[in-house]
Amino acid sequence: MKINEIFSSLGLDESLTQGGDLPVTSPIDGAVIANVKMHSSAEIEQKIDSAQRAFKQWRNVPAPRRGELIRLFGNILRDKKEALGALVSLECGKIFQEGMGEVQEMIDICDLAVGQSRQLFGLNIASERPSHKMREFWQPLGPVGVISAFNFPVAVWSWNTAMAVVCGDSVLWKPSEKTPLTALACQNIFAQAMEEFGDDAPQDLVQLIIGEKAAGEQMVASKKMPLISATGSSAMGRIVGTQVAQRFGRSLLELGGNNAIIVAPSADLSIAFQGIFFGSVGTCGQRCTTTRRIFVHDSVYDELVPQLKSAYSKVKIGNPLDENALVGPLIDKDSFDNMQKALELAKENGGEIIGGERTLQDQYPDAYYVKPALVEMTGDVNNVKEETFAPILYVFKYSDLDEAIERQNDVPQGLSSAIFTKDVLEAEIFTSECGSDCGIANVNIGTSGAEIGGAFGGEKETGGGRESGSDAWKVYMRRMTSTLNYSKELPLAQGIKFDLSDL
Ligand code: UN1
Repeated sequence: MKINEIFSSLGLDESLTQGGDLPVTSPIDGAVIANVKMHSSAEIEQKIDSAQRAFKQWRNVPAPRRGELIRLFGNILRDKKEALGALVSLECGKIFQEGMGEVQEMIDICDLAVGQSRQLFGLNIASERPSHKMREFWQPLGPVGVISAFNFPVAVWSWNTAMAVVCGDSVLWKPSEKTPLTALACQNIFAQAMEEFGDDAPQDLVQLIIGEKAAGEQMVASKKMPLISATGSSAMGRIVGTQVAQRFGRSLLELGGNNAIIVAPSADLSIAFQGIFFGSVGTCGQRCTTTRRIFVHDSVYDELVPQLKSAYSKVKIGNPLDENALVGPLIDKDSFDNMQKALELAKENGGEIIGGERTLQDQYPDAYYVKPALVEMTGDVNNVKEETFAPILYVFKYSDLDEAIERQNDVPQGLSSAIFTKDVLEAEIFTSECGSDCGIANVNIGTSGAEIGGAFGGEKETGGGRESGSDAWKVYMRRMTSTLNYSKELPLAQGIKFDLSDL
């Protein structure tokens, strides 16, 4: 698909893509593909107010009817899958297969949310008082602020939006300033679903803010936004989390990862190889779930590591819209510079590096394609604690499982982890209370590419939030405990006597 076909299929006409003050650069070749308009601080304030108004209307619509809107949205996404998948590739540089996968993830969360719209159920709890009922209700929360990152420019927004909308909330979205076009396209698709739905959905139910850091800060600071769901670096999350906590708001943080895979002596090395390879070079190392470290048992090290090194040197790097390429470009020069800094440090620490160099610069002088780097860590360096958002895989040797788990956990982040083993005891230890300390702990699959059905997020500096499946919907709602008395007495809890007979 050509750029103009992609744009027109997604309703990105000149009024949206031309004449604005924010240039959009494609990481494929560094070319400016659009100039979009940023919102002023006054416009953002208006959007926050309309999000509140929309919420007050939307919360009255029955939840299964709210689900109908998401069903329509999911259907349009099915029609637009190729075009939106291609725009994701064009704007953030991931290969087309992964762009399509990202749109599929949006469709999947819509399906889940539609079902969820009929299951927002609470509890009946036994009351200690006679003729009393105690119940728990889940009520819509309010406008939800979503801050998303460039690397999953559409899926993470849709995890939040599909759930928030069925829960009765309105949504205000501040995408990464590196990927506003995919956000505008999603907004168009959502508007189409709203049109098909009918007029019981308020016009400003789901809105978009285009802007830089200050735009996000304005939303984060507003007391009118009871929940801020933010995806990005731990440094960003530390600021957002603190600011939201200061105003007693709720935050859902999905931040940095430093994900590891343990390869045990009994591992099926063929699938371990595939899991490590997709996890480490896929998305050019720019997923929060990217495999950044592997701990390989010394009995299988000499078989697995040479195989990985050979694949690293052969992997096809290129234009992400070319179907032969498995690795596209890094997002920008800053990202490339950070990768080089991390590799220099690894070298100083005795790491033996293959790959890591810039490539294809003759063809794409303004883009940053790199050879994925594999770094064998020797000597006394037994860990790497920083997340570098680039394809660098640090390889360590281990001999004792408990020690490998300890080293895996001994980092500030706690998002995803995996073990490859056929030993049932090892698998159970890894997923036990003394195993992995991450939000995701897989057995015989890699660290990246989670399905939407599970709760997604992690511990420690990953921020502690959970979004997507399982009971993550509860974060978008307000919990209410209600005790009802159907007797003619007023007994007090805890048997307290409060005698009013003399009054
Ligand atoms: C992210 O990188 O922010 O598990 C999200 C995965 C994807 C989501 C990644 N389903 O790799």
